[in-house]
Amino acid sequence: MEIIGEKINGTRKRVAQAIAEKDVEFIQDLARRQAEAGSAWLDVNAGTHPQQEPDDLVWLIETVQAVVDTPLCLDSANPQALAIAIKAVNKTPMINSISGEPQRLEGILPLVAEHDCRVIALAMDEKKISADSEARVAVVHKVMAATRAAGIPDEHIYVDPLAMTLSTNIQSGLIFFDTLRAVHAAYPEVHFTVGLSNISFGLPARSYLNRAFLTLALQAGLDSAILDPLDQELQAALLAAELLLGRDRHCLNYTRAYRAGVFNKSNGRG
Ligand code: THG
Repeated sequence: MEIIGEKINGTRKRVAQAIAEKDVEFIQDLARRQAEAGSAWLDVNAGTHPQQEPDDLVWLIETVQAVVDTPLCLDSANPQALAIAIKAVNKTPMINSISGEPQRLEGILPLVAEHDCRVIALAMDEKKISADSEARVAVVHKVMAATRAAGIPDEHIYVDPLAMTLSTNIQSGLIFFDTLRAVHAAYPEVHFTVGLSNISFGLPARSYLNRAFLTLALQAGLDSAILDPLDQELQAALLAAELLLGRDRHCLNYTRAYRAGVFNKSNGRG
């Protein structure tokens, strides 16, 4: 399972402040800690000021790349910002994201094809995020037709079935799993990802929901996630679930993590 480290996100207050103040140390600390915690990718999101987004994103990219060589996941819906950002990366990035929205497909797919990037495809279009898994799958069919037409291999697509908070729809988990399973059946080569913590927004004791959701989603076929890699309890749940699903040969990752102390905070008996 590929972890996409979520913490360098300008919609978070502290990161927005660091971007505004050009606080290199703060951003580099997040980059280093997330890389050390096993992130395969680091998400970089410059936040919500459309005018400043390209400049801020390039600053984030350069700041992060000065201390880690983990490839970046460029988190923006803005084709112009992405086109500029893509020129600043050292390693082929992941693009986060496209959707069924024609403007986004037209603006972003040529970049993905030209640079041979991975790309996250959200199961939504310009209208809305449907509360119906069949409608979400229909959007994915539309997006896959466009990515194939652009010559992008299926294995470069990371479908995000979209986790919506359980606090407004208790079916949110089921809609997610149904969408994932149907897309997996139709496109066996595509990968999956999710903004994990969305599932628990507005609820208490979120970490339990996030951990259970990750475990169930792994069983359904999730193979990457945008999450907080510094959350040791979540890492422990991930290691246990992967071992149980036969994805940890010789129990190596699990036993290594034990020796590295990952489980120390998870329960007092180690
Ligand atoms: N799908 C895709 N990309 C995404 C999302 C998604 N990118 C953004 C987001 N959703 C995932 N990233 C984050 C980053 C940080 C936080 C949550 C999701 C986070 N949230 C704190 C919380 O939830 O309590 C509050 C913010 C804060 O700390 O200030 O940290 O779904 N493709």
